[in-house]
Amino acid sequence: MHVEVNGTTLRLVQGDITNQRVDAVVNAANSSLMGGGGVDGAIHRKGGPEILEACKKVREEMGGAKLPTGEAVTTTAGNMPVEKVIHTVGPVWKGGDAGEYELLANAYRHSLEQAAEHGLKTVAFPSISTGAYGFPIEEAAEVAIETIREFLENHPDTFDEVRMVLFSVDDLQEYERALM
Ligand code: AR6
Repeated sequence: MHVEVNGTTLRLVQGDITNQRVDAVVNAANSSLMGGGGVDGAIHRKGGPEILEACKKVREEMGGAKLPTGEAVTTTAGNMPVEKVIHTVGPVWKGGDAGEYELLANAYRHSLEQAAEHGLKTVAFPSISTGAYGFPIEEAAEVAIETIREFLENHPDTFDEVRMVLFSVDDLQEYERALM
């Protein structure tokens, strides 16, 4: 399923984020940037040690500080067949009253800003925060679609395609509902 937003295709697909032919994939990382499970594990496995090396360098450049929730940074994609990996940190779900919605929107927005700054024309996102971080999928889908749509409306001619890559059919259906 896809829609056009101000000249950019916003597409929803079921699949594996590491198999996408795009310019950049977004990683649902954690603040340490040192890898983990889920999407993070899959991207580091496929991209190889170069990505971790680049992440260590980013941490050094930040004086050792962790990447705050909702922020995003860009590194090499190592052996992955894409140009860049954009690492962002989604919020851990704590019931909904701890700023989770705004933090999740920030993660999408800052990832898109990174892609735009690096001139990356096609970007694939996983469903940030809805795995290990426990964000309810229905609410997360609404935040993701609304935030991407608004960004595209405000940034014409920036991207060719923004793609949400959902791991399961159920997740895809939640995002389709949010897009309709
Ligand atoms: N391709 C696409 N989607 C995937 C893939 C894949 N290869 N693998 C999992 N998903 P998660 P989070 C889906 O846990 O909730 C890590 O340990 C998954 O089904 O990857 O933001 C990090 O280091 C779910 O719908 O990310 C952090 O510590 C969605 O991707 C923490 O997990 C996100 O699940 C981040 O948790």
